[in-house]
Amino acid sequence: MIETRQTWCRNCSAACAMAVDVLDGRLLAARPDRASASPYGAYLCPKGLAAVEHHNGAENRLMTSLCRAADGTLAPIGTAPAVAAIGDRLAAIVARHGPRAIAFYHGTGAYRSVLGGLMERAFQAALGTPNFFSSMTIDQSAKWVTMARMGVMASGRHAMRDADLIVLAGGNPLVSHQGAPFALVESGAPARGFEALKARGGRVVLIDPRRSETARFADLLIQPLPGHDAEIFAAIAHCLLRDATFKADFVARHGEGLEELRAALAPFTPQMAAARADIAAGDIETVARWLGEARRPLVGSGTGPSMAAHSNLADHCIELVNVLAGGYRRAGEVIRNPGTLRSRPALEMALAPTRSFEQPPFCVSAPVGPLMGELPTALLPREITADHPDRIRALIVFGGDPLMALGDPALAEPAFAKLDLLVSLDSRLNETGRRADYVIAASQPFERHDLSLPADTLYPAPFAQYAAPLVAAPEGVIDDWHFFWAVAARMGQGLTFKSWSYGQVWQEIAGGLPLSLETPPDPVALCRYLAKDSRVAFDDLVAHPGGLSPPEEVHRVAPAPPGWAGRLALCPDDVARELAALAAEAADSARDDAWPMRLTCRRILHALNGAFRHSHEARRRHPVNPAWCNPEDMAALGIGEGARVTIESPAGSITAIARSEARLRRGVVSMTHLFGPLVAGADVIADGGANVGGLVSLSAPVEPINSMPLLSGIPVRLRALR
Ligand SMILES: Nc1nc2c(c(=O)[nH]1)N[C@H]1C(S)=C(S)[C@@H](COP(=O)(O)OP(=O)(O)OC[C@H]3O[C@@H](n4cnc5c(=O)[nH]c(N)nc54)[C@H](O)[C@@H]3O)O[C@H]1N2
Ligand SMILES: Nc1nc2c(c(=O)[nH]1)N[C@H]1C(S)=C(S)[C@@H](COP(=O)(O)OP(=O)(O)OC[C@H]3O[C@@H](n4cnc5c(=O)[nH]c(N)nc54)[C@H](O)[C@@H]3O)O[C@H]1N2
Ligand code: SF4
Ligand SMILES: [Mo]
Repeated sequence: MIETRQTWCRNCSAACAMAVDVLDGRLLAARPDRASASPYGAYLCPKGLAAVEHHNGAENRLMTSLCRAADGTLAPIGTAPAVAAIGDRLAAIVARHGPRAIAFYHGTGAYRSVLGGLMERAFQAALGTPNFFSSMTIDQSAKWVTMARMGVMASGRHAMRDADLIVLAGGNPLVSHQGAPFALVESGAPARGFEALKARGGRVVLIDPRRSETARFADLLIQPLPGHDAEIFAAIAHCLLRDATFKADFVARHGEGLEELRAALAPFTPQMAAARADIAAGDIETVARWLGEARRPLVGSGTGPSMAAHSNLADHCIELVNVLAGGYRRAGEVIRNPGTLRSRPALEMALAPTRSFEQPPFCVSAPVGPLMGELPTALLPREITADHPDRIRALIVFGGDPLMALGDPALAEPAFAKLDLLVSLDSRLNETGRRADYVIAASQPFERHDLSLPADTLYPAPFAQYAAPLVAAPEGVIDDWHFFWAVAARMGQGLTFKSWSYGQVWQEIAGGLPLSLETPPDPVALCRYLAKDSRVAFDDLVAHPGGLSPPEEVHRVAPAPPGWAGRLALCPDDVARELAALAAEAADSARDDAWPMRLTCRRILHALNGAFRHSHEARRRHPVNPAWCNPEDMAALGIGEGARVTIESPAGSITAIARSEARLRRGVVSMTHLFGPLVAGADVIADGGANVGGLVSLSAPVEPINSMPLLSGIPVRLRALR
C-alpha cells in the first residue's frame, strides 16, 4: 500500500515541507506538504519536485564506492575496506608530516548533511588541522571579509516581513531561492514574500545587469555594467551623508570612523559612479532618497557583487549603506524567529571587527589567516603545491566539486594531482571524483536522520522538523557522518560530537558527546543531543514528522549591556586605501578594447550548481549552458542564434553556444557555471556544455585577503566560430 510520509526537502536551506509517497521501500512522488505548519506554506520548487527522481538514481547515483586501481581506472570497492585504507593512509601522512598535511573541502552537498557536517568538524578538531575550506569562500567570501573588517550587528537585520524597502544587488532569489542571511529575502516561496511586501506598500530596488526573474517585483531596476557595485554603493552612501538622511543616532551609537568615511566617499559622487557603471545618476539619487525615507530597509546582495571586480570593497560598501540606512533591529523590536532548535538572544550591540585573517594559523602560500574559522578556497591549489613542509598532502572533499568550482583548471588540476591522497565523499561521480584516489558512495537525505538546523533561524517564523529515514539506504553506501566517524575510529582518533554553528570555535564549546571508538553512534541519539536546548521537545518532533512550532512567546531585542564598547568600523584603513585606489582608477579602465565584454554568473531553476544537472527536466531544458547575449551585441558581432562561439578571457578560452536574451544589458554575456567537463572534449554539445571555469584566473587579478578570483564580470571577447 502506498504510504504518504512527511519530511522536508534537503536541497537548500529553505527546507520546504514535503509529502512523499512511499511504496515497498521506494519513493514514488513528492509534493508540497499541505498538512505541515511550515512558515512557507505549501511550496516546492522544481528541484524539490525532482528530489525523488534524483534520489531514485537519476544522475548515475553511486551505488558502490570506488578506488583507483593499478591500471589507473576507478574500480568498485566495499565501504569497509575503503574506510580502512583511507584511515591507514591518513594516519601514515599525519605520522610523517603532521596533521596540517590533511585538509577538508566542504561543498554545497555537505551543507545539507547536518550530522555529516558536524562529524567532519569533530574529525578536523580531533586531528588538529586548520585546513578547512568550503564553497563559501569561493562564493560570497566577501561577506565574511566584511564581517571581519567592519564587525557585526548582533541584533540582526529586519525580517523581510517587517521591511518596507529592499535594495538587492546581484541576487535572483526567484531562481536561486537564496534568502537570508545574504539576499535577505525569504527562501521558500520567494514570490509570496515579495507579493506580501508589495501589498504592504513596500518597495524593491534591484541592481543587476540582467532583468532577472526577480525584476518583476522591482519598483526600480538598475542595469549596470558588472563589477561596479563598489562605486554604486559608495555613491549611495555618499548621498546619504551629503543629505544627512542617514540614521545618525544609530550610526553614532554603533559606528566609528564616520569622518574618515565621509572623506573617503567624497570622490564617489552619483555622477562618477553612474559614468563608470553606465547607469543614470538620478537612479542612484532615487535609491538614496528611498533609503532615507525607509523605516526598516534591507540592503544586501547575492553572488553578483561578491564574484565581480572589487568584491570585498563592494560588499563593504553594500553593508555600509545598510548601516547608514539603519537596516538592523533596535532594542525593543520584536524578533519574529529567534530560532527553535537553537535560539540565541539578540542584543542591540555591535560586535567589533575581529580581523581574523590577520591572525594565525596562516596559509602556507600567503600570509592570510582564517575567515570564520576557514581558509580561503581560492588558495587551496597553492596550499597543495607550496614548497613548504606544511603543505597539504591529503584532501577530503565532502559534497563538492572543487576543481569545477574553483575554475582555472590549468592551475588547479595539476595541483590536485600533486596530492598523495584525494578522497571524494559524494553520491555521484563528479569531475573532482574522477581524479580521486577514492570515491565514497554517500547516502541520500531521505535515507538519513536529520534535523532542520540549517533553516532554524532562517525560517520567517519559528518552526522545526526532525526526519527519520523514509527508506533504507542501499547496501553499498554510507552516511556522511558514519564515514568521518569510521575513518577517525580506524586512526584511533576519539571524537567528541558537538552542537556548533558559524561563529563558534569548536574547541571552545564546552561539553559535547564523547563517541566510542568501537561502536558507531546512534544517529537518533546525535539528533536528540543537537535538540537538547530546543524550544520544542525532541520527542514531540519525532511524534510530529510534519514539524512543530514552539509555543508562542514574544521575543524582543534587548539593549546592549551598560558600558558596551563594541563599534562597527565604518572605514578601516585598508578600506579607505581601497576606496582611494578605486577612485583613482582611470574612469574608463574597465572598458578595455581588447576585452570589450563582461561575462556574468547566473543560475538555472532546475539544478543546484553541479547537482541535479542531469535530472530529466534539467537535461531536457538545458542540454548545454548557453552563452546568453543581448541580441544587439550578437548582431553587431555577426553571431547567429545557436551559433558556436569562442569566448576568450585573459586566462583562457572556451567554446559555447550563443543564445539571445533581451533581458541582458549590452556588453554582457551570461553563463551558468558547473556545466561540461573540466577540460573540454571535441564538441560542446556532446560535452553537455562548457566549463566557465576555463575563463577564470586564480592568479590575477584576485582580491586582497581572500584571493577571490573574478567569477563574474570576467573581461571577455566573443567571436563566431567558423
Ligand atoms: N536553482 C538554483 N538555486 C540555487 C543554486 C543553483 O545553482 N540553482 N545555487 C545556490 C548557491 S550555491 C548560491 S551561492 C545561491 C546564489 O544565489 P544568487 O546570488 O541569487 O544567484 P544568481 O541567481 O546567480 O544571481 C546572481 C545575479 O547577479 C547578477 N550579477 C552578475 N554579476 C553582477 C555584478 O557585477 N553586479 C550586480 N549587481 N549583479 C551581478 C546576475 O545577473 C544574476 O542575476 O543560489 C543557491 N540556489
Ligand atoms: N565560474 C563560476 N564558478 C563558480 C560559481 C559561479 O557562479 N561561476 N559559483 C560558485 C559557488 S556559489 C559555489 S557554492 C560553488 C559550488 O561548488 P561545489 O559545492 O564544490 O560544487 P557542487 O557541484 O555544488 O557540488 C556538490 C556535490 O555534492 C554532492 N552531494 C549532494 N548531496 C550530497 C549528500 O547528501 N552527501 C554528499 N556526500 N554529497 C552530496 C553532489 O552530488 C555534488 O557532486 O561553485 C562556485 N564556482
Ligand atoms: S526551495 Fe526548492 S530546493 Fe530549496 S528546499 Fe524548497 S523545494 Fe527544496
Ligand atoms: Mo554558492
